[in-house]
Amino acid sequence: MNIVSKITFLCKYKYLPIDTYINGEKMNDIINWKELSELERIKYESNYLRGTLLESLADPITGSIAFADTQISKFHGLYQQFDRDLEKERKRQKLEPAYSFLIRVRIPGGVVTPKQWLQMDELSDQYANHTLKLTTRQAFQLHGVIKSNLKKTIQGINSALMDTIAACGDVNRNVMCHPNPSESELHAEVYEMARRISEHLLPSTTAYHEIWLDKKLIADSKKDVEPLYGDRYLPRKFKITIVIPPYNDSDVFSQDLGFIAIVVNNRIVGYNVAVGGGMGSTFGMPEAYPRLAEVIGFCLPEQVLDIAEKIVLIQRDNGNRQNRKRSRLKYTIDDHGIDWFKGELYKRLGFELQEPKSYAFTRNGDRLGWEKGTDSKWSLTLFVEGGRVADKNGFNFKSALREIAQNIEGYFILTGNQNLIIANVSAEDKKKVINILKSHGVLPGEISGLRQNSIACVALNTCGLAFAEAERYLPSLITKIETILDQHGLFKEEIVIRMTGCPNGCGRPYLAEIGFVGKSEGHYNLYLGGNFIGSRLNTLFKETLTEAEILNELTPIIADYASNRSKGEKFGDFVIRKQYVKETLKGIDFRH
Ligand code: SRM
Ligand code: SF4
Repeated sequence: MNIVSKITFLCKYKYLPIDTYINGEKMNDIINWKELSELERIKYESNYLRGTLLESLADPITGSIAFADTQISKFHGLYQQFDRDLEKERKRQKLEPAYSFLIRVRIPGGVVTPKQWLQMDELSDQYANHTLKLTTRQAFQLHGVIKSNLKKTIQGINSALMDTIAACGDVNRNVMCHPNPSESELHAEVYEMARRISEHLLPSTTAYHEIWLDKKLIADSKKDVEPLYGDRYLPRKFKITIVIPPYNDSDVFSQDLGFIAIVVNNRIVGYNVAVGGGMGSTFGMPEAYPRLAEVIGFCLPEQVLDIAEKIVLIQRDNGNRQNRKRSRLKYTIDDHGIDWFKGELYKRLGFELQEPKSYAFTRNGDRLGWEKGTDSKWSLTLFVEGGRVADKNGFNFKSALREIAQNIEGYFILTGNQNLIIANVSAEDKKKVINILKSHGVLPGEISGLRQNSIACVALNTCGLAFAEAERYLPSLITKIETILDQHGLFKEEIVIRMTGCPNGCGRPYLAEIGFVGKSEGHYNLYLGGNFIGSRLNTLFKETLTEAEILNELTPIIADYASNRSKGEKFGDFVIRKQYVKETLKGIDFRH
């Protein structure tokens, strides 16, 4: 056996870091870097995520950091951005772009104490753009933090016992789970599991602590090892969620790895395991497509960590490191086949998964309003448009939540749909919560079934990849579609609508009953036919539409739906039955 096949063999079947020495030769030294994406070398040369971040941060000449550091900083939870609204003017004035950073906080399961909430609230005012962004992965983002404030902000986050490690980068990201504590014991169990998975899959480098928290430098940082990830980390990001049927509230089929809780007599007896989901895709590149995760078997709760770890390892060793457009687990599975994947998993685990258990979803999205938990505590799920917590035009949501955090016992849970749950509220405090919301102009009043099932990604003005608006535009488009729905008595009909500013899919638009993906300023592709339970990809209906064209296209379909739907038929199912679009059966067949 030559050395390359020996390494492949060893890496395939054992828990080996990629930087293992074999026959005295470091595995990385025999890698043909020319074949790999540039990011592979950047990761390898970063010395376990240190790069030249310290030098970049100290450089007073520019508000930016060195290119390689922009890649490495992601693993620390940071993205360098610039204000795209100011781009032209800054260019005209021959100024560098208005650089700032996005900071993403890792919050497994989205659970936040009042103290943590208040800290984020304060940091957003002190160092960011006075808003908090609740993301589609149950995390916080701060936008607009300038380089000189990065360290203070990250230290502030850590002082409230949160961190930003592995919130981004080629590692396992924030682990999501069912957010609703109405299913109190079940929620507590999956939350604990999400936390454990997240901890188990964290990188172990001490670079984060050195750079941001001023912990002592390790004398010989070569000793810093990543037993799980190796020195080039994963080929690409990796995402996990846990759901509890009948609620698919974090879109389990969109994740690299999903656990579907199987509940018997109000007890989780185990999980169905789903693999290979992902939303990212690219215009004009049919080989980069959204894909649904597929259920491969059932496992016991005590097997979850091992399974998550071994799947990460399969991806580490077999994911595509040449082409980042094809490097997610979904492509590893499609390229090798699901039987190969299962075989590989079973070899590494030393046992096989059981046959999947039956389960059924009734919805994705969140259930808004008050619900009483099985522990008799109350929780209030609030719709947060675009996930943006701000004080705006007399709607002082941010101030209201600050007052709630200061005065009500309980905690907060960020949902995977950019919404917020005020949890663990006593019956006596319910009224107090409502009064605080009302006094700040926030009335959890009636909103349309369409709006309450809406998601918009950030897009402009911060996202460097956006072709078009999403968060700043979808609310007004919904108002116009609501008028049509209202004319047909459908104001309350729950329909999942999602918009993103580019095909990367951060708002999971390909699972929406009505999906929009930005093509260029003011122009969107319209996708129809996802279903209400988030288990079917939608299909391109019309390309590059303006707002007027969108409304023109949707008006007759909504009228048809109002008159001709069968009892209980959801919009996404109707458009397929009436052949407005054909069902997309496989990700590989998805087209933009
Ligand atoms: Fe995302 C990149 C925002 C959830 C797929 N995503 C980005 C960046 C960082 C742009 C960049 O690389 O420069 C965006 C920052 C915008 C900004 O200004 O804030 C961004 N993604 C977001 C958030 C904030 C959207 C939101 O409005 O909530 C979500 C943060 C989640 C978190 O807390 O970790 C967010 N991104 C998602 C999701 C949904 C999910 O994870 O359930 C997806 C689709 C699922 C998936 O990964 O397949 C998603 N984001 C992407 C991709 C495409 C990945 C791919 O496989 O091709 C990119 C681009 C990339 O990685 O190259 C991206
Ligand atoms: Fe940016 Fe595209 Fe993600 Fe929207 S979908 S946040 S535009 S990368």
